[in-house]
Amino acid sequence: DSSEATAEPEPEPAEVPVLTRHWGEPQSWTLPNYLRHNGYRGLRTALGMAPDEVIELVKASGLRGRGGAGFPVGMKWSFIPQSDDPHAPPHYLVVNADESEPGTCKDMPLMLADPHSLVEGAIIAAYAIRARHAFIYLRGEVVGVLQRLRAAVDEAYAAGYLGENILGSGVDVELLVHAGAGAYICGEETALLDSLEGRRGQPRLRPPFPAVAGLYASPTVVNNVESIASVPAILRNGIDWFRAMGTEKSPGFTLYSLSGHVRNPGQYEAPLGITLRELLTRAGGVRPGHTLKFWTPGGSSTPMFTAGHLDVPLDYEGVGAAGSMLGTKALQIFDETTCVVRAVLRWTRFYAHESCGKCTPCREGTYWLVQQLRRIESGQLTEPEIVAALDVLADVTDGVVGKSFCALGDGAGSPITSSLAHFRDEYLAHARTGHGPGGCPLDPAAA
Ligand code: L3W
Ligand code: SF4
Repeated sequence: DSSEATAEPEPEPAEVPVLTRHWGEPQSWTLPNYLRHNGYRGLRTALGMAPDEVIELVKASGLRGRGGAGFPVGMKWSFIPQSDDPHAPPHYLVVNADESEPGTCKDMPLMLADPHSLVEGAIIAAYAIRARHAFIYLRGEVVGVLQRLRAAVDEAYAAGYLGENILGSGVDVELLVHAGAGAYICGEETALLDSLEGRRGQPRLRPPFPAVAGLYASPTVVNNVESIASVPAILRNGIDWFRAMGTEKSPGFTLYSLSGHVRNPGQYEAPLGITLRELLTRAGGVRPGHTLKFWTPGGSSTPMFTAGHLDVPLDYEGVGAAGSMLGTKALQIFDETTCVVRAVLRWTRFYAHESCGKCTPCREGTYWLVQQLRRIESGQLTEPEIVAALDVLADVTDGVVGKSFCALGDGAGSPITSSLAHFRDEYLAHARTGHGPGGCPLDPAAA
Protein backbone atom coordinates (compact mmCIF):
# COMPACT_ATOMS: atom_id res chain seq x y z
CA ASP A 1 0.00 0.00 0.00
CA SER A 2 1.71 3.20 -1.14
CA SER A 3 -0.97 5.66 -0.11
CA GLU A 4 -1.12 7.75 3.06
CA ALA A 5 -3.23 6.32 5.85
CA THR A 6 -6.51 8.26 5.95
CA ALA A 7 -7.76 7.24 9.42
CA GLU A 8 -6.86 9.45 12.37
CA PRO A 9 -3.45 8.16 13.50
CA GLU A 10 -2.71 6.83 16.95
CA PRO A 11 -0.94 9.48 19.08
CA GLU A 12 2.80 8.88 19.01
CA PRO A 13 4.41 8.29 22.43
CA ALA A 14 6.67 11.09 23.68
CA GLU A 15 9.65 8.79 23.92
CA VAL A 16 12.60 7.59 21.89
CA PRO A 17 13.08 6.13 19.40
CA VAL A 18 11.65 8.72 17.02
CA LEU A 19 14.28 9.23 14.33
CA THR A 20 15.44 5.60 14.38
CA ARG A 21 12.09 3.92 15.05
CA HIS A 22 11.74 2.31 11.62
CA TRP A 23 15.38 1.90 10.60
CA GLY A 24 15.36 -1.87 11.07
CA GLU A 25 12.35 -2.54 8.84
CA PRO A 26 12.75 -4.15 5.42
CA GLN A 27 12.91 -1.47 2.68
CA SER A 28 12.70 1.19 5.41
CA TRP A 29 13.85 3.83 2.91
CA THR A 30 10.94 3.49 0.47
CA LEU A 31 8.00 5.86 0.21
CA PRO A 32 5.36 3.16 0.87
CA ASN A 33 7.08 2.24 4.13
CA TYR A 34 7.39 5.90 5.15
CA LEU A 35 3.71 6.52 4.42
CA ARG A 36 2.72 3.57 6.61
CA HIS A 37 4.21 5.43 9.56
CA ASN A 38 2.50 8.82 9.22
CA GLY A 39 4.94 9.97 6.55
CA TYR A 40 4.17 13.36 4.98
CA ARG A 41 1.46 14.08 7.57
CA GLY A 42 3.75 16.77 8.98
CA LEU A 43 3.89 18.39 5.55
CA ARG A 44 0.09 18.40 5.28
CA THR A 45 -0.11 20.03 8.72
CA ALA A 46 2.46 22.65 7.69
CA LEU A 47 0.68 23.48 4.44
CA GLY A 48 -2.47 24.14 6.46
CA MET A 49 -0.61 26.82 8.41
CA ALA A 50 0.87 30.16 7.32
CA PRO A 51 4.67 30.04 6.82
CA ASP A 52 5.17 32.36 9.81
CA GLU A 53 3.11 30.01 11.98
CA VAL A 54 5.36 27.09 11.04
CA ILE A 55 8.40 29.15 12.03
CA GLU A 56 6.76 30.11 15.33
CA LEU A 57 5.94 26.46 16.06
CA VAL A 58 9.50 25.29 15.42
CA LYS A 59 10.79 28.22 17.49
CA ALA A 60 8.50 27.35 20.40
CA SER A 61 9.52 23.67 20.21
CA GLY A 62 13.03 24.70 21.22
CA LEU A 63 14.66 22.50 18.53
CA ARG A 64 18.36 23.36 18.35
CA GLY A 65 20.83 22.71 15.55
CA ARG A 66 22.27 19.19 15.56
CA GLY A 67 25.37 20.00 13.47
CA GLY A 68 27.56 21.21 16.29
CA ALA A 69 26.75 24.67 17.58
CA GLY A 70 23.16 24.15 18.81
CA PHE A 71 21.79 27.37 17.34
CA PRO A 72 17.95 27.49 17.68
CA VAL A 73 16.46 26.26 14.39
CA GLY A 74 13.26 28.34 14.47
CA MET A 75 15.21 31.48 15.28
CA LYS A 76 17.50 30.88 12.30
CA TRP A 77 14.45 30.51 10.06
CA SER A 78 12.98 33.72 11.46
CA PHE A 79 16.01 35.71 10.26
CA ILE A 80 14.88 35.20 6.65
CA PRO A 81 12.97 38.30 5.55
CA GLN A 82 9.30 37.34 5.23
CA SER A 83 8.11 39.32 2.26
CA ASP A 84 5.84 38.63 -0.70
CA ASP A 85 7.57 41.37 -2.71
CA PRO A 86 8.12 39.79 -6.16
CA HIS A 87 11.27 41.90 -6.60
CA ALA A 88 12.91 40.70 -3.36
CA PRO A 89 15.82 38.28 -3.81
CA PRO A 90 14.91 34.59 -3.68
CA HIS A 91 15.37 32.57 -0.50
CA TYR A 92 17.18 29.26 -0.34
CA LEU A 93 17.28 26.26 1.95
CA VAL A 94 20.52 24.29 2.07
CA VAL A 95 20.82 21.06 4.05
CA ASN A 96 24.36 20.42 5.22
CA ALA A 97 24.91 16.70 4.58
CA ASP A 98 28.69 16.98 4.32
CA GLU A 99 29.20 14.94 7.49
CA SER A 100 32.99 14.67 7.90
CA GLU A 101 33.91 15.43 11.50
CA PRO A 102 36.12 12.54 12.78
CA GLY A 103 33.91 10.09 14.66
CA THR A 104 30.69 11.52 13.29
CA CYS A 105 28.45 8.98 11.58
CA LYS A 106 24.82 9.85 12.29
CA ASP A 107 23.58 11.70 9.20
CA MET A 108 24.72 9.05 6.73
CA PRO A 109 22.80 6.18 8.40
CA LEU A 110 19.79 8.47 8.78
CA MET A 111 19.78 9.26 5.05
CA LEU A 112 20.30 5.59 4.17
CA ALA A 113 17.59 4.21 6.44
CA ASP A 114 15.00 6.98 6.37
CA PRO A 115 15.68 9.52 3.59
CA HIS A 116 12.06 10.64 3.42
CA SER A 117 12.20 12.17 6.91
CA LEU A 118 14.88 14.50 5.53
CA VAL A 119 13.01 15.14 2.28
CA GLU A 120 9.77 15.90 4.16
CA GLY A 121 11.60 18.13 6.65
CA ALA A 122 13.27 20.02 3.79
CA ILE A 123 9.93 20.68 2.09
CA ILE A 124 8.43 21.94 5.37
CA ALA A 125 11.46 24.18 6.02
CA ALA A 126 11.44 25.54 2.46
CA TYR A 127 7.75 26.35 2.79
CA ALA A 128 8.31 28.09 6.15
CA ILE A 129 11.10 30.33 4.88
CA ARG A 130 9.42 30.86 1.50
CA ALA A 131 12.17 29.21 -0.49
CA ARG A 132 11.28 27.79 -3.89
CA HIS A 133 14.64 26.05 -4.23
CA ALA A 134 16.21 23.72 -1.68
CA PHE A 135 19.50 21.83 -1.89
CA ILE A 136 20.98 18.89 -0.03
CA TYR A 137 24.78 19.21 -0.16
CA LEU A 138 26.07 15.69 0.33
CA ARG A 139 29.60 14.54 1.00
CA GLY A 140 30.88 13.25 -2.34
CA GLU A 141 32.39 9.93 -1.33
CA VAL A 142 29.16 8.34 -0.16
CA VAL A 143 27.82 7.14 -3.47
CA GLY A 144 25.30 4.76 -1.89
CA VAL A 145 23.73 7.58 0.12
CA LEU A 146 23.60 9.76 -2.99
CA GLN A 147 21.68 7.08 -4.90
CA ARG A 148 19.27 6.49 -2.04
CA LEU A 149 18.59 10.20 -1.51
CA ARG A 150 18.03 10.80 -5.21
CA ALA A 151 15.65 7.83 -5.36
CA ALA A 152 13.68 9.26 -2.42
CA VAL A 153 13.53 12.69 -4.06
CA ASP A 154 12.27 11.08 -7.29
CA GLU A 155 9.58 9.23 -5.32
CA ALA A 156 8.53 12.48 -3.62
CA TYR A 157 8.26 14.27 -6.98
CA ALA A 158 6.22 11.43 -8.47
CA ALA A 159 3.83 11.47 -5.50
CA GLY A 160 3.27 15.23 -5.68
CA TYR A 161 5.18 16.19 -2.54
CA LEU A 162 7.73 18.14 -4.57
CA GLY A 163 7.57 20.31 -7.67
CA GLU A 164 4.78 22.68 -8.59
CA ASN A 165 1.57 23.05 -6.63
CA ILE A 166 2.47 20.57 -3.89
CA LEU A 167 -0.62 18.56 -2.87
CA GLY A 168 -2.78 21.22 -4.55
CA SER A 169 -1.61 23.92 -2.14
CA GLY A 170 -0.22 26.31 -4.73
CA VAL A 171 3.21 25.98 -3.11
CA ASP A 172 6.21 25.14 -5.34
CA VAL A 173 9.44 23.60 -4.03
CA GLU A 174 12.27 22.13 -6.10
CA LEU A 175 14.79 19.95 -4.23
CA LEU A 176 18.20 19.11 -5.67
CA VAL A 177 20.74 16.68 -4.21
CA HIS A 178 24.28 17.89 -4.93
CA ALA A 179 27.38 15.79 -4.25
CA GLY A 180 30.52 17.61 -3.14
CA ALA A 181 34.02 16.36 -3.84
CA GLY A 182 35.06 15.29 -0.36
CA ALA A 183 36.67 18.16 1.53
CA TYR A 184 36.13 18.55 5.28
CA ILE A 185 36.06 22.34 5.00
CA CYS A 186 32.99 22.17 2.75
CA GLY A 187 31.02 21.27 5.88
CA GLU A 188 31.67 24.82 7.11
CA GLU A 189 28.48 26.50 6.01
CA THR A 190 29.97 29.35 3.96
CA ALA A 191 32.60 27.15 2.28
CA LEU A 192 29.73 24.81 1.45
CA LEU A 193 27.88 27.68 -0.23
CA ASP A 194 30.96 28.63 -2.27
CA SER A 195 31.32 25.01 -3.34
CA LEU A 196 27.62 24.79 -4.24
CA GLU A 197 28.03 27.90 -6.39
CA GLY A 198 30.79 26.11 -8.28
CA ARG A 199 33.83 27.70 -6.67
CA ARG A 200 36.61 26.23 -4.59
CA GLY A 201 35.14 25.72 -1.11
CA GLN A 202 36.69 28.20 1.29
CA PRO A 203 35.03 29.94 4.24
CA ARG A 204 33.62 33.43 3.80
CA LEU A 205 33.83 36.20 6.35
CA ARG A 206 30.82 36.20 8.73
CA PRO A 207 28.89 38.45 9.19
CA PRO A 208 27.05 38.64 6.93
CA PHE A 209 25.62 35.30 8.01
CA PRO A 210 23.97 33.13 5.35
CA ALA A 211 20.56 34.21 6.65
CA VAL A 212 21.36 37.66 5.26
CA ALA A 213 23.65 36.87 2.32
CA GLY A 214 24.06 33.17 1.59
CA LEU A 215 23.69 31.23 -1.65
CA TYR A 216 24.06 33.62 -4.61
CA ALA A 217 24.16 36.43 -1.99
CA SER A 218 20.52 35.73 -1.13
CA PRO A 219 18.93 34.96 2.27
CA THR A 220 19.70 31.30 2.97
CA VAL A 221 19.05 28.87 5.80
CA VAL A 222 21.76 26.23 6.26
CA ASN A 223 20.74 23.40 8.59
CA ASN A 224 22.20 20.00 9.48
CA VAL A 225 20.51 16.80 8.23
CA GLU A 226 19.38 15.66 11.68
CA SER A 227 17.92 19.10 12.48
CA ILE A 228 15.76 19.04 9.37
CA ALA A 229 14.81 15.36 9.73
CA SER A 230 13.50 16.14 13.25
CA VAL A 231 10.99 18.69 11.94
CA PRO A 232 8.23 16.40 10.52
CA ALA A 233 7.70 14.66 13.89
CA ILE A 234 7.37 18.06 15.60
CA LEU A 235 4.75 19.15 13.04
CA ARG A 236 2.85 15.85 13.52
CA ASN A 237 2.91 15.79 17.31
CA GLY A 238 3.31 19.35 18.49
CA ILE A 239 5.42 21.37 20.87
CA ASP A 240 4.42 19.72 24.17
CA TRP A 241 5.19 16.27 22.77
CA PHE A 242 8.68 17.39 21.75
CA ARG A 243 9.34 19.24 24.99
CA ALA A 244 8.32 16.20 27.05
CA MET A 245 11.70 14.77 26.04
CA GLY A 246 15.14 16.15 26.88
CA THR A 247 15.69 19.15 29.13
CA GLU A 248 14.09 22.56 29.32
CA LYS A 249 16.85 24.30 27.37
CA SER A 250 17.82 21.30 25.25
CA PRO A 251 14.48 19.67 24.46
CA GLY A 252 13.88 16.63 22.32
CA PHE A 253 15.66 13.52 21.11
CA THR A 254 18.94 13.13 19.30
CA LEU A 255 21.43 10.66 17.87
CA TYR A 256 24.57 9.79 19.80
CA SER A 257 27.22 7.88 17.82
CA LEU A 258 29.36 5.56 19.93
CA SER A 259 32.54 4.31 18.30
CA GLY A 260 35.95 2.92 19.22
CA HIS A 261 36.62 0.68 22.20
CA VAL A 262 33.01 -0.03 23.03
CA ARG A 263 31.38 -3.46 22.93
CA ASN A 264 28.46 -2.48 20.66
CA PRO A 265 29.32 0.62 18.64
CA GLY A 266 26.57 2.35 16.67
CA GLN A 267 23.80 4.91 16.78
CA TYR A 268 21.96 5.40 20.07
CA GLU A 269 18.93 7.65 20.04
CA ALA A 270 18.17 9.21 23.41
CA PRO A 271 16.64 12.32 24.97
CA LEU A 272 19.14 15.14 25.28
CA GLY A 273 20.73 15.19 28.71
CA ILE A 274 21.60 11.49 28.89
CA THR A 275 25.12 10.77 30.20
CA LEU A 276 27.91 8.68 28.71
CA ARG A 277 27.60 6.38 31.74
CA GLU A 278 24.01 5.58 30.74
CA LEU A 279 24.83 5.29 27.04
CA LEU A 280 27.72 2.93 27.78
CA THR A 281 25.34 0.70 29.70
CA ARG A 282 23.12 0.51 26.62
CA ALA A 283 26.15 -0.15 24.42
CA GLY A 284 27.47 -3.01 26.54
CA GLY A 285 30.26 -1.00 28.12
CA VAL A 286 33.89 -0.53 27.19
CA ARG A 287 35.26 -3.65 25.49
CA PRO A 288 35.64 -6.50 27.97
CA GLY A 289 38.65 -6.44 30.26
CA HIS A 290 39.45 -2.80 29.59
CA THR A 291 38.78 0.58 31.18
CA LEU A 292 37.81 3.97 29.80
CA LYS A 293 40.76 6.31 29.34
CA PHE A 294 39.39 9.27 27.36
CA TRP A 295 36.55 10.17 25.01
CA THR A 296 35.21 12.99 22.90
CA PRO A 297 31.73 14.43 23.45
CA GLY A 298 31.29 15.70 19.90
CA GLY A 299 33.99 14.58 17.52
CA SER A 300 37.67 15.46 17.57
CA SER A 301 36.98 19.22 17.43
CA THR A 302 35.62 19.04 20.97
CA PRO A 303 37.99 18.69 23.92
CA MET A 304 39.00 15.29 25.20
CA PHE A 305 36.98 14.17 28.24
CA THR A 306 38.01 11.49 30.77
CA ALA A 307 36.31 9.03 33.13
CA GLY A 308 35.74 12.03 35.41
CA HIS A 309 33.20 13.30 32.86
CA LEU A 310 31.05 10.15 32.75
CA ASP A 311 28.12 11.91 34.45
CA VAL A 312 28.15 15.12 32.40
CA PRO A 313 24.65 15.58 30.91
CA LEU A 314 25.11 15.37 27.16
CA ASP A 315 23.05 18.43 26.30
CA TYR A 316 24.11 21.90 25.19
CA GLU A 317 24.25 23.31 28.74
CA GLY A 318 25.78 20.29 30.48
CA VAL A 319 28.61 19.88 28.01
CA GLY A 320 29.02 23.66 27.88
CA ALA A 321 29.50 23.80 31.65
CA ALA A 322 32.19 21.12 31.29
CA GLY A 323 34.07 23.36 28.86
CA SER A 324 33.03 22.00 25.47
CA MET A 325 30.41 22.31 22.77
CA LEU A 326 28.05 19.39 22.35
CA GLY A 327 29.27 19.19 18.77
CA THR A 328 28.00 16.32 16.66
CA LYS A 329 27.54 13.95 19.63
CA ALA A 330 30.20 11.67 18.19
CA LEU A 331 31.32 9.82 21.30
CA GLN A 332 34.65 8.26 20.43
CA ILE A 333 35.68 5.89 23.21
CA PHE A 334 39.34 5.06 23.93
CA ASP A 335 40.49 2.52 26.52
CA GLU A 336 43.74 2.28 28.46
CA THR A 337 45.61 0.66 25.56
CA THR A 338 45.45 3.90 23.55
CA CYS A 339 48.46 6.16 23.31
CA VAL A 340 47.16 9.70 23.79
CA VAL A 341 50.05 11.22 21.85
CA ARG A 342 49.45 8.90 18.91
CA ALA A 343 45.72 9.74 18.88
CA VAL A 344 46.42 13.47 19.00
CA LEU A 345 49.00 13.15 16.22
CA ARG A 346 46.47 11.32 14.02
CA TRP A 347 43.80 13.98 14.56
CA THR A 348 46.25 16.82 14.01
CA ARG A 349 47.43 15.30 10.73
CA PHE A 350 43.78 15.24 9.69
CA TYR A 351 43.38 18.97 10.40
CA ALA A 352 46.64 19.83 8.63
CA HIS A 353 45.53 17.83 5.60
CA GLU A 354 42.07 19.40 5.55
CA SER A 355 43.19 22.98 6.22
CA CYS A 356 41.95 24.91 3.20
CA GLY A 357 44.99 27.19 3.19
CA LYS A 358 43.10 30.46 3.17
CA CYS A 359 44.58 31.86 6.39
CA THR A 360 48.17 31.70 7.63
CA PRO A 361 47.62 30.71 11.31
CA CYS A 362 45.82 27.51 10.34
CA ARG A 363 47.68 26.68 7.10
CA GLU A 364 51.16 27.06 8.63
CA GLY A 365 50.23 26.38 12.26
CA THR A 366 48.66 22.95 11.72
CA TYR A 367 51.77 21.93 9.73
CA TRP A 368 54.05 22.90 12.63
CA LEU A 369 51.78 21.20 15.18
CA VAL A 370 52.21 17.95 13.27
CA GLN A 371 55.98 18.41 13.16
CA GLN A 372 56.22 18.85 16.94
CA LEU A 373 53.90 15.94 17.68
CA ARG A 374 55.85 13.67 15.33
CA ARG A 375 59.11 14.55 17.07
CA ILE A 376 57.62 13.75 20.48
CA GLU A 377 55.93 10.57 19.32
CA SER A 378 59.07 9.31 17.55
CA GLY A 379 60.81 8.28 20.78
CA GLN A 380 63.97 10.07 19.67
CA LEU A 381 63.79 12.91 22.22
CA THR A 382 65.06 13.14 25.79
CA GLU A 383 62.73 14.39 28.51
CA PRO A 384 64.21 17.94 28.49
CA GLU A 385 63.81 17.99 24.70
CA ILE A 386 60.17 16.93 25.05
CA VAL A 387 59.60 19.70 27.61
CA ALA A 388 61.02 22.18 25.08
CA ALA A 389 58.91 20.67 22.27
CA LEU A 390 55.78 20.98 24.45
CA ASP A 391 56.55 24.68 24.91
CA VAL A 392 56.72 25.08 21.13
CA LEU A 393 53.53 23.02 20.77
CA ALA A 394 51.69 25.25 23.24
CA ASP A 395 53.05 28.39 21.57
CA VAL A 396 52.00 27.31 18.06
CA THR A 397 48.59 26.16 19.34
CA ASP A 398 48.14 29.60 20.88
CA GLY A 399 48.90 31.10 17.48
CA VAL A 400 46.21 28.99 15.80
CA VAL A 401 43.31 28.91 18.29
CA GLY A 402 41.22 32.06 18.22
CA LYS A 403 43.39 33.56 15.48
CA SER A 404 42.28 31.46 12.53
CA PHE A 405 39.64 32.50 10.03
CA CYS A 406 37.16 29.70 10.74
CA ALA A 407 36.34 27.01 13.32
CA LEU A 408 38.73 24.46 11.79
CA GLY A 409 41.68 26.20 13.46
CA ASP A 410 39.98 26.17 16.86
CA GLY A 411 39.02 22.53 16.41
CA ALA A 412 42.63 21.62 15.60
CA GLY A 413 43.73 23.02 18.95
CA SER A 414 41.15 21.11 21.03
CA PRO A 415 42.84 17.67 21.18
CA ILE A 416 46.20 19.26 21.96
CA THR A 417 45.16 21.60 24.76
CA SER A 418 42.83 19.07 26.39
CA SER A 419 45.32 16.19 26.20
CA LEU A 420 48.03 18.38 27.73
CA ALA A 421 45.64 19.30 30.54
CA HIS A 422 44.81 15.65 31.32
CA PHE A 423 47.79 13.62 30.11
CA ARG A 424 50.92 15.79 30.12
CA ASP A 425 52.83 12.98 31.86
CA GLU A 426 52.13 10.69 28.95
CA TYR A 427 53.88 13.08 26.57
CA LEU A 428 56.92 13.06 28.87
CA ALA A 429 56.80 9.25 29.07
CA HIS A 430 57.63 9.18 25.36
CA ALA A 431 61.21 10.19 26.13
CA ARG A 432 63.45 7.68 24.37
CA THR A 433 60.60 5.11 24.10
CA GLY A 434 58.19 6.24 21.42
CA HIS A 435 55.24 5.07 23.42
CA GLY A 436 53.27 5.96 26.51
CA PRO A 437 52.11 3.78 29.38
CA GLY A 438 49.56 2.00 27.17
CA GLY A 439 52.15 0.68 24.73
CA CYS A 440 51.76 1.83 21.12
CA PRO A 441 55.06 0.75 19.54
CA LEU A 442 56.69 3.10 17.10
CA ASP A 443 55.09 2.78 13.69
CA PRO A 444 56.93 4.46 10.80
CA ALA A 445 53.59 4.70 8.95
CA ALA A 446 52.51 7.36 11.46
CA ALA A 447 55.36 9.65 10.43
C1 L3W B 1 22.31 34.84 11.79
C2 L3W B 1 23.55 35.63 13.61
N1 L3W B 1 22.75 33.56 11.90
C3 L3W B 1 25.05 32.45 14.29
C4 L3W B 1 24.07 30.89 12.59
C5 L3W B 1 25.26 30.55 11.71
C6 L3W B 1 25.26 29.04 11.80
C7 L3W B 1 24.74 28.73 13.20
C8 L3W B 1 25.78 28.42 14.22
O1 L3W B 1 29.95 25.72 13.34
C9 L3W B 1 30.54 24.15 14.99
C10 L3W B 1 32.00 24.41 14.65
C11 L3W B 1 32.56 23.00 14.48
N2 L3W B 1 22.68 35.84 12.60
C12 L3W B 1 24.07 34.31 13.77
C13 L3W B 1 23.62 33.32 12.88
N3 L3W B 1 24.25 32.20 13.24
N4 L3W B 1 24.94 33.74 14.64
O2 L3W B 1 24.02 29.89 13.59
O3 L3W B 1 26.86 29.28 14.06
P1 L3W B 1 28.25 29.04 14.79
O4 L3W B 1 29.19 30.08 14.24
O5 L3W B 1 28.05 29.05 16.25
O6 L3W B 1 28.72 27.59 14.40
P2 L3W B 1 28.95 26.89 12.95
O7 L3W B 1 29.67 27.75 12.00
O8 L3W B 1 27.66 26.31 12.45
C14 L3W B 1 29.58 24.51 13.92
C15 L3W B 1 31.67 22.22 15.44
O9 L3W B 1 30.41 22.77 15.24
N5 L3W B 1 31.62 20.81 15.24
C16 L3W B 1 31.07 20.22 14.11
C17 L3W B 1 31.74 19.87 13.00
C18 L3W B 1 31.32 19.01 11.91
C19 L3W B 1 30.11 18.62 11.55
C20 L3W B 1 29.89 17.53 10.57
O10 L3W B 1 30.80 16.92 10.07
N6 L3W B 1 28.64 17.28 10.25
O11 L3W B 1 29.03 19.18 12.06
C21 L3W B 1 32.08 20.02 16.25
O12 L3W B 1 32.45 20.43 17.31
O13 L3W B 1 33.91 22.90 14.86
O14 L3W B 1 32.60 25.06 15.75
O15 L3W B 1 24.40 28.49 10.87
O16 L3W B 1 25.05 31.03 10.43
N7 L3W B 1 23.91 36.63 14.41
FE1 SF4 C 1 40.99 27.59 5.90
FE2 SF4 C 1 42.01 26.75 8.23
FE3 SF4 C 1 41.78 29.32 7.79
FE4 SF4 C 1 39.56 27.82 8.13
S1 SF4 C 1 41.11 28.24 9.67
S2 SF4 C 1 39.89 29.42 6.59
S3 SF4 C 1 40.27 25.89 7.17
S4 SF4 C 1 43.07 27.88 6.59
